[in-house]
Amino acid sequence: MSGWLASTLLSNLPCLQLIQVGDAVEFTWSGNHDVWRVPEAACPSAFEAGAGLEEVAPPSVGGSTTVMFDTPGTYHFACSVGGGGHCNNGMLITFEVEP
Ligand SMILES: [Cu+2]
Repeated sequence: MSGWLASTLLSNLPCLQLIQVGDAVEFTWSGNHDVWRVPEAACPSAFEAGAGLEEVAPPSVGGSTTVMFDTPGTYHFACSVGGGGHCNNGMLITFEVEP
């Protein structure tokens, strides 16, 4: 997935992606972004580790991170930059990982 970018994500990608167990997803971005795993398909009120929130990649100006999916299920990711503003602008994506 290239284009982990505020305001362009929703227009460039469906916000739900179907993938298979064993798939790897690469988040790649320019500008200042990060990647968090979040517990549901909604922007959390605060990005703090715990209770289903986990920082996958810290904020950086340009970067990439790869997430492997070894277990079927539903996984949600968001960007926390801007006090959650990026998430609210569409940097929120769900992966359905099929067996
Ligand atoms: Cu962002």
